[in-house]
Amino acid sequence: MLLLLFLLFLSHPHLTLSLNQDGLYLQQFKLQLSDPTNSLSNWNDRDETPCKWFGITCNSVTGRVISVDLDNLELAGPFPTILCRLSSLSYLSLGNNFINSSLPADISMCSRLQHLNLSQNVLVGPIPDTLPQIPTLQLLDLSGNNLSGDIPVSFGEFRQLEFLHLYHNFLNGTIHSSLGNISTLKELKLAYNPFTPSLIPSEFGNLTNLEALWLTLCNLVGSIPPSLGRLIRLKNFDLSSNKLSGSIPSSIVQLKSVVQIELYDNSLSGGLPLGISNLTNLKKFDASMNELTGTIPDGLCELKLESLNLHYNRLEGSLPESISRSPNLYELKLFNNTLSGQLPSELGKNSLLQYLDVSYNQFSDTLGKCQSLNRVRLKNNKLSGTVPEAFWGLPGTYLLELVENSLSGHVSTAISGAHNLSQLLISNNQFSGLIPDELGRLGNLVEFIGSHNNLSGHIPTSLVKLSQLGRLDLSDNELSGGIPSGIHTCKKLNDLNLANNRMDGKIPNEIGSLSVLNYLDLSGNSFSGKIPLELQNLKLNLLNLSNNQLSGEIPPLYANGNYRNSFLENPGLCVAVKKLRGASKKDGRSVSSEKDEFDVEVETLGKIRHKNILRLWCCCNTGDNKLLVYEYMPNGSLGDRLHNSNVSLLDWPTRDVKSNNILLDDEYGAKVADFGVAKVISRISQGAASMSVIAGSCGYIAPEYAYTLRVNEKSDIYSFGVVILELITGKLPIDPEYGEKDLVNWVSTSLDEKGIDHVIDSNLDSKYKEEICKVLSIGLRCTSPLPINRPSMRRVVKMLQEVAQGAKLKTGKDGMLSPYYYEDALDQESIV
Ligand SMILES: *[C@@H]1O[C@H](CO)[C@@H](O)[C@H](O)[C@H]1NC(C)=O
Ligand SMILES: *[C@@H]1O[C@H](CO)[C@@H](O)[C@H](O)[C@H]1NC(C)=O
Ligand SMILES: *[C@@H]1O[C@H](CO)[C@@H](O)[C@H](O)[C@H]1NC(C)=O
Ligand SMILES: *[C@@H]1O[C@H](CO)[C@@H](O)[C@H](O)[C@H]1NC(C)=O
Ligand SMILES: *[C@@H]1O[C@H](CO)[C@@H](O)[C@H](O)[C@H]1NC(C)=O
Ligand SMILES: *[C@@H]1O[C@H](CO)[C@@H](O)[C@H](O)[C@H]1NC(C)=O
Ligand SMILES: *[C@@H]1O[C@H](CO)[C@@H](O)[C@H](O)[C@H]1NC(C)=O
Ligand SMILES: *[C@@H]1O[C@H](CO)[C@@H](O)[C@H](O)[C@H]1NC(C)=O
Ligand SMILES: *[C@@H]1O[C@H](CO)[C@@H](O)[C@H](O)[C@H]1NC(C)=O
Ligand SMILES: *[C@@H]1O[C@H](CO)[C@@H](O)[C@H](O)[C@H]1NC(C)=O
Ligand SMILES: *[C@@H]1O[C@H](CO)[C@@H](O)[C@H](O)[C@H]1NC(C)=O
Ligand SMILES: CC(=O)N[C@H]1CO[C@H](CO)[C@@H](O)[C@@H]1O
Repeated sequence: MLLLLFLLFLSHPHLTLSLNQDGLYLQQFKLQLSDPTNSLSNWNDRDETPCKWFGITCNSVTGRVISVDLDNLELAGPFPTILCRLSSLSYLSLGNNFINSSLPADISMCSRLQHLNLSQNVLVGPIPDTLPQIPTLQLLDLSGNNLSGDIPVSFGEFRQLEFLHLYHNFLNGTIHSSLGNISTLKELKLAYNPFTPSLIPSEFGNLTNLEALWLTLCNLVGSIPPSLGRLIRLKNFDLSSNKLSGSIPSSIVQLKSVVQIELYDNSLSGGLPLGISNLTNLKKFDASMNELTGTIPDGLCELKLESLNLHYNRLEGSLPESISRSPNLYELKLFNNTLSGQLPSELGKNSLLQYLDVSYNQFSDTLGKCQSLNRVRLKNNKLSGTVPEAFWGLPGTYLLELVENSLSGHVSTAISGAHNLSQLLISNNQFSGLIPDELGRLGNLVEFIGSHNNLSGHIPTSLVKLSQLGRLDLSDNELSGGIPSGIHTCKKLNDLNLANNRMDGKIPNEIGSLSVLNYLDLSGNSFSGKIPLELQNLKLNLLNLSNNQLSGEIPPLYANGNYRNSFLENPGLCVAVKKLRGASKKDGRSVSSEKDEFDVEVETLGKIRHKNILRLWCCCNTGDNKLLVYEYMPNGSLGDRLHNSNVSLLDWPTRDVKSNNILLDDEYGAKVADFGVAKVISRISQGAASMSVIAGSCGYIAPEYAYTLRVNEKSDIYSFGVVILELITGKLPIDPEYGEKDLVNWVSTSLDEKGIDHVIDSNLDSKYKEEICKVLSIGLRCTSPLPINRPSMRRVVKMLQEVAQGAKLKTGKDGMLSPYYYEDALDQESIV
């Protein structure tokens, strides 16, 4: 008989050498799929069996294929039902491919399967309810697909299923209690599915073999069923990020195997269960972001926890000292509660505590002997007293945040031991004394925020060695001295805030080479000298040099409305007019052919344009409400008559123009006067002292000064009126031409005797005669001999603005003239 078979074999070699049936099915499977990486290239159809093919395992006795294991191969195509014809197939794993169909109902033909892993594909549609008809199935992993619909109720019929992974799909039905029937289950992972709001079925308490229950983001509502306490083999219990309410059932203390409990981001209320100390295997407990009340049970802190997160709750009372004895604790986050009392004194002594965050509580008293902390956040508590030496120098610490407490004493020189310190945040305390030189040794320091303390002395020069420093905020202290030289080496400095100290000296030019500097606040000090032009190299979001003693010109780049509050209260500062002068000519009446470069963002209060001469009343952007009057001749378009300004005299304090608000910076005046294009208005201020300044330009002084020797608002108006007359006539306030008279007398006399054309500067464009006349009228009212007849500055400005908007106003919608305008119009008639 054997011989016969042997002969048969020899005579029909093609039969015996051909691929067996399992192999033929697999070849069909290969044909249905796209295999872009040629992973199945050794699937040779001239082989007798597929047993040596990549990914295939056969039973050594029967020779039948029992396992197809083709994870991570970029295989694409529909689910290969053909594989179910492999009658011994018990293991099918096609994880992390591109299987892109829905799952067919006849998948149940894979009737011997124990292990079905189709995770990380692009399966769509519902999960077939026929799956439980595979009685041997132990593992079903469909996670990471695009499956939708319900988990079939039939799943309750699984008899041997141990692993059910359906997380990361689009399952949108409810979570059915039938799952509680699968008593063999060890892992139930349904996380990250948009289920319709479901309760946790109390039947889940029947899953007493369960080791992992993962229900994050499953749209769970209602309370946690106490039955879950029966899950005595459960190690990993995760109900985070749902909408669970009610209290944590005390039965959870029966989860005696549990290692990790995640309840964060729900709406759980009530207290933490007391008997929790029974959970001796517990390493991680996170019930943060709930509405828990009551105290932290001592028992919880006695466990060998690695991580305890209870932040964002309403817990109160103290933090049990026992927590610091926990040998493995690396993370303790309790921020945003109302915990109080003393912080355990030995935190980090018995473990490498990497994250300590107890910010936003009411811990009080002093800091203990904490050690080996990596990330320390104690912000916003009521800690007081001094910080222990050792605390400053914790060698492993990279974040030390003590912000918003009442800590006092010095920043210790021991800080040099904190080699890894990257963020030192100690603002809003009562630290005093010097900033230690040793800080300059912390080569990893990125951020030093020490604002709102009582730090004094100089900023140590050593700080410029901090090449990683990105943010230095020492505002609101008592620091003195200058900005350390060499600051340009802090190449990463992004934010420098030294506001409100007692610093002085010059602002070093080298600040302009801090190329990433974005925020520069030096306000509220006594810095003096000029603002370095180099600051123009920076791209600053915030620049504040207000309240210093700076003088000279504001760099042109910053002389615009965007920086209106950047230079307040620096009496010596003025808008730079370099460009302007460049465009002027010496005779003061001709106009440069150069393009007008004047930055019209200077707050313009009024301007008259005649021919190409633009005359402006400006509120200098030093922001301190000083009125500047410029006359200059840029070559711009007539369209932008009145710059839309937010700040105008109208916003000024009640006494419209404080006398010392009318000022043309001496420096500017002198320079521009050289070119003869600007008129220096006098500095008029209250008090005899400054009257001497005006003495040289008495043409501006109101006649009543002769007998009152006092200036008030009305005399300011007079002076301003003189300026207007100057601008209109092109004449100086006093000139031998007038004989005994001054400009004001000359104008009124000439108007009477020779008419308006004789008065108006012949260089002015007659096209704008109407406006010119109106402005002249305003000038005359301002210089009225009787103070009472002079308008208020508020009104003057209004009138000037209206002239500028003249035509538009006249055809205003309501067809009415504004009261001011109406008055003025009457006045003008008498002049024109
Ligand atoms: C599935 O993948 C195959 C191979 O890339 C492709 O030809 C087919 O169009 C895909 N089907 C769907 C429904 O996306
Ligand atoms: C399923 O396959 C994926 C991809 O290989 C793997 O990461 C995952 O662990 C498998 N699932 C189970 C439950 O073994
Ligand atoms: C699967 O879902 C992802 C979103 O998670 C989507 O980008 C993708 O287009 C979906 N694919 C299919 C085949 O539905
Ligand atoms: C579930 O999702 C599917 C596919 O997006 C959709 O057709 C069905 O209406 C959804 N069902 C529910 C209850 O939202
Ligand atoms: C639960 O299991 C029993 C057998 O133990 C079975 O008869 C019943 O149909 C199952 N229930 C559901 C809802 O699947
Ligand atoms: C399952 O749990 C439910 C409710 O918790 C209970 O009524 C039922 O008797 C349990 N069934 C089994 C088979 O344990
Ligand atoms: C804690 O465990 C002890 C001993 O195993 C047991 O007697 C006690 O009842 C348990 N407490 C709770 C609240 O489960
Ligand atoms: C400092 O940081 C480095 C790298 O982050 C780390 O390897 C080192 O252990 C830290 N030093 C201390 C004393 O913790
Ligand atoms: C700052 O120090 C002075 C004395 O040097 C003290 O009077 C003042 O209260 C301190 N301020 C703060 C906020 O600690
Ligand atoms: C600069 O600081 C002063 C106070 O010193 C403040 O009034 C002003 O608004 C600040 N300017 C800017 C731009 O923040
Ligand atoms: C002013 O500029 C315009 C166009 O830019 C030019 O045509 C005109 O000649 C210039 N006038 C003077 C006086 O430079
Ligand atoms: C004490 C405290 O800081 N509570 C804050 C906790 O967090 C909520 C939400 O952010 C805040 O509103 C509380 O002020």
